Amino acid sequence: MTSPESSPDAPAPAPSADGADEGRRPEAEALPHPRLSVVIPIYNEEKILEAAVTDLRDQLVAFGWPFEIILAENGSRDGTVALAASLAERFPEVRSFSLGEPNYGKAMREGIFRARGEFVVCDEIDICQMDFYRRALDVLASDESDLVIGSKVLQGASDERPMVRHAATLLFNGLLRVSLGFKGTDTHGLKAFRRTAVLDVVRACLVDKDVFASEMVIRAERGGVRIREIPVRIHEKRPPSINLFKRVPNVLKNVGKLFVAIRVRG
Ligand SMILES: Nc1nc2c(ncn2[C@@H]2O[C@H](COP(=O)(O)OP(=O)(O)O)[C@@H](O)[C@H]2O)c(=O)[nH]1
Ligand SMILES: [Mg+2]
Repeated sequence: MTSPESSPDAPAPAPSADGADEGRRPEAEALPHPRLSVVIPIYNEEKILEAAVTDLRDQLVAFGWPFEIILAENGSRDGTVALAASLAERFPEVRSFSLGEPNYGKAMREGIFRARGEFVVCDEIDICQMDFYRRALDVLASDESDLVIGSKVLQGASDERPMVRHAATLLFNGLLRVSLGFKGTDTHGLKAFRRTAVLDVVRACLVDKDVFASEMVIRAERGGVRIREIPVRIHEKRPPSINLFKRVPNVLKNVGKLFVAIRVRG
């Protein structure tokens, strides 16, 4: 889980004791508080990181809101850490940190705690599509809901991933519905939220790795956060780094932990 040094309300925490590298420069302090924070967990992404970040940054500049992009890395064995740090050097809006072992949920959680914007978008480096940002931020800014989930399953969605991965999404969400009473259609992938409305939910999450995103959505649902699902088009820039079938045992183990965390510990 996130280091105890994490301070969810502090705008710019000090590097944490487990080796997190804030990638923060003095001039970044002088920037206006962003209205939008984009949190992107990254792991072994040296091939697409630079192009994805520069392209996303250009699109966010054109969008017009003050923003920051937080690259939440852990466990990479390629050049991702150095590349993320150099992007943080090059662009004042980009920050990066590293937290040791590979762990998607831990990186995402810490990234959310470090976010300073009124709104947060949780993205993935192989997706980064502004169409979701525009539609989700429109819903949030008009105060229609506090958490927007990009669903790959909802009517109108277009999931361009291989069929077997779409089927796995359907199965996984079916499992969450049966075991945990989940009412929505998707928990993984793109999300946007009003930061202050969801921070307590993120603090309460107990399970990390792949299942963190599901715990966050299910806890938000159970906690009465106003949620809206919108259909998304998912076109990945590359196949996932870890084979779907290799992920299954860990995901099942973590769903078990999630069941205990939500049904037993509450
Ligand atoms: N920090 C961190 N990011 C990860 C980890 N595993 C995957 N990611 C990132 O999570 C996002 C989605 O990963 P991907 O491999 O495309 O899996 P998918 O969600 O099944 O499509 C990408 O931005 C990855 O770089 C991890 O262990 N740690
Ligand atoms: Mg992917």
